[in-house]
Amino acid sequence: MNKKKKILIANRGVIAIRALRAAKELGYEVASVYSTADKNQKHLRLSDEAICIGPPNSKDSYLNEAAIISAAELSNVDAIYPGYGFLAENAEFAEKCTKSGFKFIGPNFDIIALMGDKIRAKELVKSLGVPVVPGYEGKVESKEQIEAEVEKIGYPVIVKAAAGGGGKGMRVVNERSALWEEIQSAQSEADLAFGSKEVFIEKYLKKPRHVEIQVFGDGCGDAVHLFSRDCSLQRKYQKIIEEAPAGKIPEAKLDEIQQISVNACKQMKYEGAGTMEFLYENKEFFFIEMNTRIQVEHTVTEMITGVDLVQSQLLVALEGEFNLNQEDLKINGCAMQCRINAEDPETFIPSPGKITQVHRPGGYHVRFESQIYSGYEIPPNYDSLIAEIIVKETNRERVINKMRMALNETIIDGVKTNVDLHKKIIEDKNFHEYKHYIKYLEEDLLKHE
Ligand code: MV4
Repeated sequence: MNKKKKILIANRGVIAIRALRAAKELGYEVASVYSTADKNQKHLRLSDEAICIGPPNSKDSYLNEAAIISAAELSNVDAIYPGYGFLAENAEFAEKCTKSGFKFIGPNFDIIALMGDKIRAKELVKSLGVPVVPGYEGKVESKEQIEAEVEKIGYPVIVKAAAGGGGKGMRVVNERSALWEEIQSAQSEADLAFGSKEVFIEKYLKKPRHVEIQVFGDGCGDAVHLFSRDCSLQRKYQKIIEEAPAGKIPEAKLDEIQQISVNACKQMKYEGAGTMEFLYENKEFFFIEMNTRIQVEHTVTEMITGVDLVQSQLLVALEGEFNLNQEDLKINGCAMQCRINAEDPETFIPSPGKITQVHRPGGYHVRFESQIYSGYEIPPNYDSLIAEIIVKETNRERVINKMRMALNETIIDGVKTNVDLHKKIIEDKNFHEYKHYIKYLEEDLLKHE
């Protein structure tokens, strides 16, 4: 008998219990790390070992690379599962794991580093046949030189930090008179946030949808795509509702971008789960970035494909087993996820505290991903995501009806949540008609006069 393999879960919250379940189902042993604010996390009780790695502040615990590597050594694990957020897309950490003898569950650190540089990422995927947003990726040399470059693109443009992502260091510029100042301001913000002043410029798309393609590779040149998701419903770069597949896109266009995405992954010998993110406007796709991690919204893809993506991540990383092939992957139905945040419904300020009572929604094809239980105390130190409600049905209208039922069944007492916001969105006519886009909540549904 082989010794059971063991993984370290280097995360918390919704993804930690998600990963714990997948690992235990596959027969792996699990060690988990936690901060002193997280002693009451449910996944710790289900882990074989739980190791405290530091104080509440993320910087001293979940972002403390040395503490996590020490925990891996102490618990003698084979591999480290980073989840999303925290160190999941930190190339240096992935390299440290590898050099310390632990398998980092994700792609190679050099691919993580490359995709972390939005200019290099764009250049690479472009060379592999992926359509990108037209723009200027060269050096910013002088006011006159950059004004001439932007004239070729045409206003409005968006200035982005090469080391950015998630919106930091971005500036929309509507006219030449504002360009130079905005570039300088983006550069200093990028320098402060990422330690790099490097920026690039793109044509600004005004009302795009956010459509992404889930990919998965074996690290040796084989890869599959697991269709599309629409994640346009967001606020301040935080997604709120995600669905799969992306709707209201001509089938041939969607097939084409899925093919292009999977071909790019094959050529870069991508390993594990990844997402190619696109903006979609006027029936055209434009690549913006690639995420080299599992994403919060992976669940909707699981619902329509029947694939457990976290199990697939573990199998490819620990066994070298690629359990997916394109011919077997079929879309079955339509899925939607509502992210439940503990936050004030008016101000969106996080609402930590003790959950006095929880009733989970149930029923056929209703999934509730969460750590929470009656008596659980949400610490104030982390992200406000506390649960996900995921439902599947045969078509989008039925999905919305099922989601309405699931939201009505959900009771989370003791803290404020965004459940009522979700109830409002799923009754919205524009949402039903797929007329929403990335700024829809801010510019329309939630706009206060
Ligand atoms: C854009 C854009 C419009 N035009 N690029 C925001 C975060 C970063 N990942 C890319 N982002 C955007 N890039 C061009 N050329 C609009 C956004 C954007 C956005 C993108 C995806 C999801 C939500 C968003 C919210 C605001 C702006």
